[in-house]
Amino acid sequence: MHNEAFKQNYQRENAKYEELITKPNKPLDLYNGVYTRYENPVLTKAHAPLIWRYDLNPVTNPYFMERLGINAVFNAGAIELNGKFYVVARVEGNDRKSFFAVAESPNGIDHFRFWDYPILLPDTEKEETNVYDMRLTKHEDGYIYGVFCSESKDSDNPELSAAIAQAGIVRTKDLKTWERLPNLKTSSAQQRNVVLHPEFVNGKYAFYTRPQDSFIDTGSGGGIGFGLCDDITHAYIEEEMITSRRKYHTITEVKNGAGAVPIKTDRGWIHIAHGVRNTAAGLRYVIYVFATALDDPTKVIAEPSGFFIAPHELELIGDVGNVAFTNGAIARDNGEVYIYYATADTRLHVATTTIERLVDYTFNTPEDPLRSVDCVKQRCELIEKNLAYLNQ
Ligand code: M1P
Repeated sequence: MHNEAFKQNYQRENAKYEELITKPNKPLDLYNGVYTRYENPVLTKAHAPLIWRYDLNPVTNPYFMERLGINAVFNAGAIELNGKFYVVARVEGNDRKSFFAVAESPNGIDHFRFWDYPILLPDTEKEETNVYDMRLTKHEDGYIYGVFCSESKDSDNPELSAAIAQAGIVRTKDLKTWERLPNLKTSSAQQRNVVLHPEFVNGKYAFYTRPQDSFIDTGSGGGIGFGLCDDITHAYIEEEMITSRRKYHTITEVKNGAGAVPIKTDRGWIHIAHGVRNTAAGLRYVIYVFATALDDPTKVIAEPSGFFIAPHELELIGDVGNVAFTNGAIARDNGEVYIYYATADTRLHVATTTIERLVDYTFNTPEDPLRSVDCVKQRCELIEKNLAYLNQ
């Protein structure tokens, strides 16, 4: 490097980058007994390596300009492999196109570092314009599957923004080599937030789906669906049933969608999903939890009232405000649970808890009684019990 200013700029930016990556993350003082949130996001656009963004040759980039900027790093699938934490994040360039990239951390709460290269998916879907929100499923067939949204222009609709969302499928054994399989086919016009269940159900691959009539609105799609398929290499769901319905005047009124791959516990499968409601300021996305039966993952057996995680303070602000969204969690053999959630379609955070706490939350939090008067009764019962206990 012969240009002194170039050298100084590079060294300064590189030092900032290294400081960010190696910065310890501390728990936030925000007690709820359910999970711990952390001071810093685990991934942001500033975590994108300099080699992704700058041309580091002073001859071709004498002003040390960012050539290919990164706009956001958010919704990430997550997996633990050989004791290390990996996320496959949605990285969005300044050009609005998203892609996937692996970041790894030794402890799941900080030191997340992207691998040198993002994932270059096999280019088999020629109409596909954009990809995002990969769910990583360690399937009992031995593969790690990535199921994501594959978005294309709706060529039958003259409106410029008309798009079609489908579920793309890839598989890998090491997060390095990815085999692309044909997109999932269902009878629904569009699909988003599709998640592969980690076990065979009745000897078949099982998907959580989210049928929708159009790109944004779910329309007649009543909620989170479920369907079985015989052959994952030509995935086709003939019959899709709705398992977790949207409900009037709740956090899921406008939409809901499966999030992290369900976590198996001795009480049932725990699903960490998202719900959407409308407000005068636009849509509000929050994360909620429900459980399905171990012997029947379509049967909802518990659903705590209200949201599990909502965007908090600065988390509310970003490209798409008022959004908390998850598509990845890691449940370790020692009982620790790491929930990766993104806020405002801008950055990625972690919340930590344990299987024990998650089970307690899921099965002992009262359900939403759906009417104000019943909510007041529910709260009065709690108050009465507490006063009796405190005064005994
Ligand atoms: O912008 C909020 C989220 O919107 C979509 O979720 P849904 O399909 O439920 O509306 C997704 O595109 C997601 O990536 C995004 O975070």
